[in-house]
Amino acid sequence: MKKLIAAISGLVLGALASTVIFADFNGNNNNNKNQSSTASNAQKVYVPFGQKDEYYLFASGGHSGQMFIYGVPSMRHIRTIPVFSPDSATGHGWDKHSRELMGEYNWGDLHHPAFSEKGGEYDGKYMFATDVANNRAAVMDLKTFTVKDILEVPNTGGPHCAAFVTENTEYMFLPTRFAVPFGHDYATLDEYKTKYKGVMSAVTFNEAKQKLNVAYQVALPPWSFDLSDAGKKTSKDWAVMTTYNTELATTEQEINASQKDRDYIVLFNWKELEKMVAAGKYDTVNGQKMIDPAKHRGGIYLVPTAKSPHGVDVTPDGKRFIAAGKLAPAMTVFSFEKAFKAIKDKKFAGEQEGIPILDYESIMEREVNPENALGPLHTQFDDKGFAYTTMFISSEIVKWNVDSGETVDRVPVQYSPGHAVAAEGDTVSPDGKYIIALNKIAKDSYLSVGPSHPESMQLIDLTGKKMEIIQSVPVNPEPHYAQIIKANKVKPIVVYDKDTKRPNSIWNQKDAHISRSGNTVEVNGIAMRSKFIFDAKAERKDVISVKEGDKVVIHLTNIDLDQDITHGFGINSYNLNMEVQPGQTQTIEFTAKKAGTYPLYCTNFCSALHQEMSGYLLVEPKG
Ligand code: CUK
Ligand code: CUA
Repeated sequence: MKKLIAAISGLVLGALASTVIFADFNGNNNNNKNQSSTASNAQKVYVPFGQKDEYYLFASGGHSGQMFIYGVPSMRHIRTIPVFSPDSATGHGWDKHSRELMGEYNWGDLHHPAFSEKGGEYDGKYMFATDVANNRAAVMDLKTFTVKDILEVPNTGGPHCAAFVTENTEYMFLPTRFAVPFGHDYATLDEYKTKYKGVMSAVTFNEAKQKLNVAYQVALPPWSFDLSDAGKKTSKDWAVMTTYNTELATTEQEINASQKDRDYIVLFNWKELEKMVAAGKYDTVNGQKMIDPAKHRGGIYLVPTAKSPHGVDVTPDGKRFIAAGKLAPAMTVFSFEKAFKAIKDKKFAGEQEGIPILDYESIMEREVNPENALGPLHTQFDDKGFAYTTMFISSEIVKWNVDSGETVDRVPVQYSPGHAVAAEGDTVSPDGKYIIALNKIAKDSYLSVGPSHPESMQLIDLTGKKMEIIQSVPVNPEPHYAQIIKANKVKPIVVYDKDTKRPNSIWNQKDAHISRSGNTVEVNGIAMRSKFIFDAKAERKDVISVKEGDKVVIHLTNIDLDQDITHGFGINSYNLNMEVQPGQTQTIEFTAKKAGTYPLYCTNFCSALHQEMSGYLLVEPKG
């Protein structure tokens, strides 16, 4: 068995390192004119004008730092929510609020999106996501599809395996991908074992304040944490996360982090950790409550699993967690119940860095090893007890029975799926209607746009006897996971409320005014069809006059309370733009560094006289 795993690992490593292979199990793997070309499939994804899709798909935009919203089953791209990266179409990163949220960063690597949950069901209120590049978490409000808060989490180096929320959105956990010394302090790699830490952060969302917050952190060994999932139902107080590089490799991880036959799944009870924090069992590190698991025992356990596991997924009933092998060609099914019993009986197989290790054989239910299926990464579920695992290397999705491990069906996808996402997939009651393969490689799927291709998403109908691909669309870049929610759960607003108490809002044309205090010029203006009013009393109401070097603060309220009448505000040659949605007040701040004459204009087409919606910024030269 060991030898077989080693041999296959070698093969897998080879395949990962060189060109990806596309095995041909069903005879049509490499045939791009696949199932989605038939007329009956076209009907399944056709949503006539005037009708709406049944689901929203929120797809991670990877290193674009954005989130892409699609409709399912049409797979039409509807909207992009800029999260961690600036977006000139909406002014995200230019207006004051988003500028402050983004801080010093202007890119992000958005991996795993997660909906807020109530009782293990998506409640349609918020979407969370994390940024691997700059250690941040974000929350989006689904009433407006805009970002409400971004939190930079200290002491971590890339929270890759977040965000997965607990059953009632108590927490999301952000374990680090790259071990770093606390506070990113300087330490040579010779000090890796002693100075570097693999910190896991428990992050909460305060809905009333619309703020994210780090509740506590745990100083785990300097391993890499890959994926995580929150427990459900009987396991709802628990969470699991996969590790690799328990070898503590400090260079050439590709080889050095794949030496051992086993890495771990970290199993932790967040209720226990909460109690530890309440009992003061923590150190304060850079302002954070840091639990040292070697000092404060309990609540954290290690489950040995096949080397370098990638995904770990909790079944909808919360009874099992399933690890995907990545470098071993198997999915391993573990029993929460057995793990809980072993913990209760203190039946441990040893410990590492002071953390008890559970005995593999006693909590493992089975290793599932579909014939010739290579590179299992992530598992999703339906409502009938079946699991769907993506196979990165053999480019397919394998459907299997969670109870028996038996393979039920397989469908080739084009190509190399990372994650897949099922309709209502992370809830306690997946719909079982659709699954979408999130493919890393599109190759020849679409019209060529040069050497760099988009990634692709393929919609698979699960309602028939066989899985059937019914649509394929590009996504760019890269769908590291997604979420599918029933459309009727999401209740977006049409316009912002007319809130006359909102700071800096102006609702009556005659109230628009410009004031000066020292070197600061503040504008309280209005955007409406089809003009700007900055100063009601001025001869030219749509002109802002300032002096070179002034700080300029412009508040604009869009008083058009009509659906889809959104205005933009761009200043020629000043590198500034923002959107002001119906009923919204937006603020933009800048220093008038350049003297001269600068047209300003509405950047969102808003009426037949949109082109006339313009004015001037006049910056009088110094002296
Ligand atoms: S990861 Cu597993 S294939 Cu979730 Cu960032 Cu991309
Ligand atoms: Cu307002 Cu165009």
